[in-house]
Amino acid sequence: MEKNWWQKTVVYQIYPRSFMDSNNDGVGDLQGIISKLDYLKELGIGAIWLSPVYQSPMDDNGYDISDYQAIADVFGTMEDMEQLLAEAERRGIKIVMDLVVNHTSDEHAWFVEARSSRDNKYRDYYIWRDEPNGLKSTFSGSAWEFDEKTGQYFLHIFSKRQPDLNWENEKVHREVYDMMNYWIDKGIGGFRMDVIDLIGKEIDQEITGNGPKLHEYLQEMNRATFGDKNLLTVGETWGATPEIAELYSNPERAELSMVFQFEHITNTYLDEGEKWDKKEFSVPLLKEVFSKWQALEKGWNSLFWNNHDLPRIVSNWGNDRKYRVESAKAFAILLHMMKGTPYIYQGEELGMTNFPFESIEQINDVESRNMRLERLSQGHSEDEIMDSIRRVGRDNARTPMQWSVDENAGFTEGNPWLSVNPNYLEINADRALKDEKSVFYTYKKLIELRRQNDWVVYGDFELLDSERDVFAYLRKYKGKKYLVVVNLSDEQNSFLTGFVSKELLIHNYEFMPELSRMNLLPWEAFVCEVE
Ligand code: TEU
Repeated sequence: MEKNWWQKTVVYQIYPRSFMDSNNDGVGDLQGIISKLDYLKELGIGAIWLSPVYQSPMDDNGYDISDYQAIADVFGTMEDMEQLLAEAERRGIKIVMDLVVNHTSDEHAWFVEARSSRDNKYRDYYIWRDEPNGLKSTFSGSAWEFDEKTGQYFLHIFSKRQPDLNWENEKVHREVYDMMNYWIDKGIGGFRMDVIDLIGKEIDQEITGNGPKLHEYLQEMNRATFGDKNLLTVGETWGATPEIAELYSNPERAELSMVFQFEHITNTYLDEGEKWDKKEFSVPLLKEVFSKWQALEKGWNSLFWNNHDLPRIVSNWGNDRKYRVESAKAFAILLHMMKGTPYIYQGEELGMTNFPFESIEQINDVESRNMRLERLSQGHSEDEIMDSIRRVGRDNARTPMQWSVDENAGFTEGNPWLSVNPNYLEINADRALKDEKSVFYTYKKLIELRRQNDWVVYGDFELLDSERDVFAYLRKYKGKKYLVVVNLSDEQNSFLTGFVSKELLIHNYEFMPELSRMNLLPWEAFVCEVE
């Protein structure tokens, strides 16, 4: 395997609960994934990031792990996992596992022991204090929960069923590294590291992200586990700036391959406000943020619009009614021609949309449910809250994958754990595969372009001047130039260039764009080699 294979590949994220159900219990599973590997091979991806499949009480759908070396019954067995690794490998696809080591489940044996008495030998695996400080949970309320039996508070940055591990304790490091090596020995392709920027926290100073010991720990982890294995490692790092991203991903520092940073998701609104508040998206800010990140020199970034925590891009910033196909393709073209490793979230390649949730009964997500209770107590109305959930709630991304026009979109013959989007008759994989103009084939073509062209992987990025809602850039590589133009708007726009087109590489409308003076149709996007 080439040393930098992870710079050249495209990764597909699977949220196992919602991908494919093989035993009709309403929940997706490992055999379901195996049955769809040929579909993924057809798309052309080189790796799968598998959201957690470990044993878990599923308070946060598997991000609360009770045994890192066992598979949750609903997903299958360790044999199924080994079969998935082997079947994926036969198709040239690597499996990147989710590593959730900022916290465990409250049902993990370590925590069960730790909370049994103050002098239990696992007590120091977690974080205990006599008094809570001001730290807040990402899922609303205080980050401290009182434990009756032992009379102290434990820290949980996420739900109270996700107690934080104590990274000040060396023994925790050893346990985690042994567990990582267990998975590496099974032949996995790498790790996606959940909220890894939190492990260096300084609790008493109320510092959570980017704490002082973070990079020391990651260098130690690298040496103790994957350092010499040529794996893909990507850290989920909400607070990363380009400077911080270099600390994680500059190869000389021997930490991670790359980061998931979120500035293109969070710093692209005109107004301040929390996740749940209505804010106006700005294309000029999007251009600014991407230009800054594309200039990253001593490190590597990832590229994504979607994951299991984010609303669907085509609904969030595109137009999922009038221009669903056009806008889904426009976002795909814009992102996949940039520098970095692209990630596709299941269903994104079909242009799957947000869900028209009507009431809280339809919502499973712990983050949304906790937010509702908090906001109700602050005087917000139920309507306002449901509006936020419809706009940005995490269940939008978690509805079952739409495979066909069969009942429940072909995801299950049972009762799906979360409702299937009613638009599955129109939006489904079967239909997409039969239609050469579908969003699916745009993704397939973009993946192929990356595989075949070094300019996509290595070329320099240069933002071009344009109208407000037009995002245009050049990639330059070995004396050649490639122009990417995307109209991020329901309106027509124009774009003026001095370029002469040599070859049109991809376009989401069906005519030859006239390069000298362009009138762009709504959401029009294309790439061509130019002189
Ligand atoms: O997400 C980290 C995280 O901070 C998210 O909860 C995010 O802030 C939120 O969804 C946006 O409002 C990771 C996982 O991706 C997420 O699914 C887990 O719930 C979380 O960690 C805890 O493990």
